[in-house]
Amino acid sequence: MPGVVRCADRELDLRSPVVMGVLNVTPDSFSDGGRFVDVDAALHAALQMQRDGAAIIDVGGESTRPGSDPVPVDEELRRVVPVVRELVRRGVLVSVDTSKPEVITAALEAGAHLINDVYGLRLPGALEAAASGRAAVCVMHMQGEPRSMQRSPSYGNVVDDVEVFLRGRLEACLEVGIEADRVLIDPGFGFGKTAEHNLQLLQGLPQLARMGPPLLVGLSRKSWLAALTGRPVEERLAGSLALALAAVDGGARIIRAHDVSQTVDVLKVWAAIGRRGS
Ligand code: PT1
Repeated sequence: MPGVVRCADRELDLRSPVVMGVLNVTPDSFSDGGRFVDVDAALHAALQMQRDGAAIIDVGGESTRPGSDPVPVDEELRRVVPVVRELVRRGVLVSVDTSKPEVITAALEAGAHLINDVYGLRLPGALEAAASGRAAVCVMHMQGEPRSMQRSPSYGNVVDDVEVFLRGRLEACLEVGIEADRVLIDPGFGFGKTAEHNLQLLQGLPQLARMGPPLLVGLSRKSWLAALTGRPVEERLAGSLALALAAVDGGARIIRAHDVSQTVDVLKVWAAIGRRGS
């Protein structure tokens, strides 16, 4: 059925735009008081996002914000797998934000429904790991790597360049047997992009939406909003909501967001007044 993504034994209905809730399972988000992640606190936050209307919860154990360093694979596994297993057990639709083949494999074994990879399944073995299960995948565009990607991003035409990249990743998915109805695409706002590149991508979303796979976007609280509003990260909700609506208007179907209840409300109002995406 068009407008529905196959996610292992479940389906994600995208006939109306939905919200993906962000669950960062890192010690700075859910600390047990020391160096470890408090699994109960993370589960509690995830279940609250589900009650707030998130269609899917994106569990990530490694920050990919500009300037961040990779996390060792055993540490990422320790953070992510227990939370994924428990959320799946409770019937939550679960996405795992990872790039490492070992974590992809473990996430699939733990029952994850979507693999969300900011590297677009480019690390050696990642594509094959994702293809070994029946979960959906989200392939995202990034120029460079989180540590250094904001130093000097450069493109010919950013929308065309991102489209070419995403077409290549879609092709790679199809070649290893990940069917078209299990693939999502994401232009990767803030990943090796200046404010001007982000603006061009937002304006170019209809072009990317015409590629076929549903479009996922993450704009929530990103530093582009500092350029637009001058606000620190804890004061970017209004700006994030404005960008979410603009993205849905441009054809995005999944909005990755920290502030789930507010984002769900703006999408509901948008749908009720019969605007694009409803
Ligand atoms: C995203 C995304 C993601 N973003 C997908 N997954 C992050 N599919 C993590 C900043 O400029 O957009 N799509 N997983 C978070 N990454 C960033 C990037 C956070 C940039 C902050 C910034 O502040």
